Amino acid sequence: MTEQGPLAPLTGEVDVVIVGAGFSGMYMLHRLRALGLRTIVFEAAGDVGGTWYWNRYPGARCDVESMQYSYSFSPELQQEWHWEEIYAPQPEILRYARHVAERFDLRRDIRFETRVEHARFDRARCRWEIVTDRGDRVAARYCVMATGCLSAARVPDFPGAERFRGPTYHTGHWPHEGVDFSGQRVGVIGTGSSAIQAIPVIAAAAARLTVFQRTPNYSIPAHNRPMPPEHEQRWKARYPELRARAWETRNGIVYDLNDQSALAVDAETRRRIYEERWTAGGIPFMAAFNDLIVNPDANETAAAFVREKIRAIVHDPDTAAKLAPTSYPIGTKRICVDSDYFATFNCPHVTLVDVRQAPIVEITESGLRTTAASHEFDALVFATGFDAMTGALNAIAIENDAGESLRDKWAAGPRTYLGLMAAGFPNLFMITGPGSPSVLSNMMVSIEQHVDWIARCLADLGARGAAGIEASTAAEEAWVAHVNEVAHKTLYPAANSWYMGANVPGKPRVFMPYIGGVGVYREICEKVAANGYEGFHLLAPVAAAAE
Ligand code: FAD
Ligand code: N01
Repeated sequence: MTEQGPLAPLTGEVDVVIVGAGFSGMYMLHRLRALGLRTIVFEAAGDVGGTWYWNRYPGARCDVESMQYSYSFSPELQQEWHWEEIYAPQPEILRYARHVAERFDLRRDIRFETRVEHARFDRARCRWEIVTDRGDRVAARYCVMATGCLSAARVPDFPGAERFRGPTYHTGHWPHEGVDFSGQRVGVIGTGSSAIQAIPVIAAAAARLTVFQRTPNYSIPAHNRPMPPEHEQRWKARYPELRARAWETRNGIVYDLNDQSALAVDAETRRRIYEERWTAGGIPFMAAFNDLIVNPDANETAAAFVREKIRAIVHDPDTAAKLAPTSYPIGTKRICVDSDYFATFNCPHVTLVDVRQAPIVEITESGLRTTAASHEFDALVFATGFDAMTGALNAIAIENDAGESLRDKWAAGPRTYLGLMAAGFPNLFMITGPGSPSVLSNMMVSIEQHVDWIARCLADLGARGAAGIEASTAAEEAWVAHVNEVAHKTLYPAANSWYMGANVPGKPRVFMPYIGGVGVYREICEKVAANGYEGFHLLAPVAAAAE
């Protein structure tokens, strides 16, 4: 490969191009190097970290405990790294990503501030040609999309958006220098996980905060705290066993699932169990019973409990009623985990505006106008989410040799085999792609599982002398049908969630991740590999594909 200086465009050939240097791309690079494959990573950001590089909004932190939201591939790393808090804040997770980059000397193969715009497969040569916005043009036998499921930030198309005179921010593209809201009148649009984390922190600084809510969210208190030394020691002493246990669970997180129906116990017992889970905090609330995401009546008992908590926390009954979700089952939009979110609405300078009742009409020079009133502020925060799962992939012009683009193939919703590959696009892998457990899981577990599978696959292909691998259309069709079938056995499709593409006008309504469970899915992937990559075709080493 020809490297002509730090900013000179890169040309030539490598074995693998990876797009993205978040946790997926970083670990993929590490594994491919160990296989002796020449690998280059292109990353749009200025450094590693992905999500944790971009999402620097106040209050940003993980909602899977840090002892679990971390790499498991290096026993030394997981023993030596010390997490300061139960749920690490964004700066600490970014520090961790940077530490990993240094520890494994990753940066020397990553081209930062470089966005991949085009990827085209040349079947005759069996090569992907990757083109970036900096003029790089690199051929690679394999291309791995580690572009992230929640990396395409989205600002809704409000009329007049350019007219607002003050600064605007999106939570997913937060300024690196931070934002001082002291004394300001701030508007926040959105009440998803990002907003729920940011609102209490912004409220603490701002003179006035107006929150524009379209759909209320169920949120469970985090009860975050400094890492208790005994908790850390317990995990570190049993890491191999506990990590292996996480691989077998439904969502890649080790916690106690109460394997009982919510309807099998009396009301008093049920209430006690919910209280215990509320006091413990976080995502494990949803494991209070085993049928909360499949049985509407069971689900309603949990939903009613959370609504009751909201009414108990929020003093003004009208605000409490607006904050209490009623239009979808609990857990079918990503459950939120908060620190003092609902209590923030007791502050006299914080106002909740229901934009379902009175929608936003336009952004104005000094704020925004709904069908009911005008609101003025000095700064406006879009906590409006992402074009999830497909957004970053569809932003790249990915084309096969027949001139078909992935975007066109996915016009009616993403279609993949195992969330790893799409038929018609040989040698192109996705990490945590649509059709895999992905965003329904502890992503670190799903990322490591995909990276390990891809690394083994490339090693196997090398050993067999194959030029590559391609998902068969039949296997893809069967997998898409299975993903849908399993989703429709649950309550998930009942919500207008980003899992369903419902947050982006015009996006097809398809449940994108695989809800069969991390453990079940891992077993399927293992079996596929053990059976000679069942459902895939191995590409013969055609003469033209030889170097
Ligand atoms: P990302 O971290 O999104 O990295 C993808 C990278 O690809 C980005 O850096 C992006 O710049 C780059 N990229 C994309 N397109 C291109 C292109 N065309 N050219 C070049 N570069 C490109 N998951 C959990 O399991 N637990 C949590 O607690 C949790 N908290 C989260 C909090 C927030 C605020 C958000 C937004 C997500 C959270 N997630 C959480 C999900 C999170 O995205 C994953 O956990 C994980 O960080 C994803 O890593 P990744 O490398 O796959 O993708
Ligand atoms: O985005 P979201 P997010 N007019 O899509 C509203 C992960 N994450 O960035 O619900 C008015 O959830 C929209 O309203 P509605 C996690 O997986 C994790 O908050 O569509 N409002 C919603 O309220 C999460 O799920 C953490 O009706 C509009 C909000 O904007 C995912 O990232 C923290 C609107 C968007 O919420 C995304 O979370 C942060 C419009 N036109 C993120 N358009 C952790 O805690 C959108 N909205 C670990």
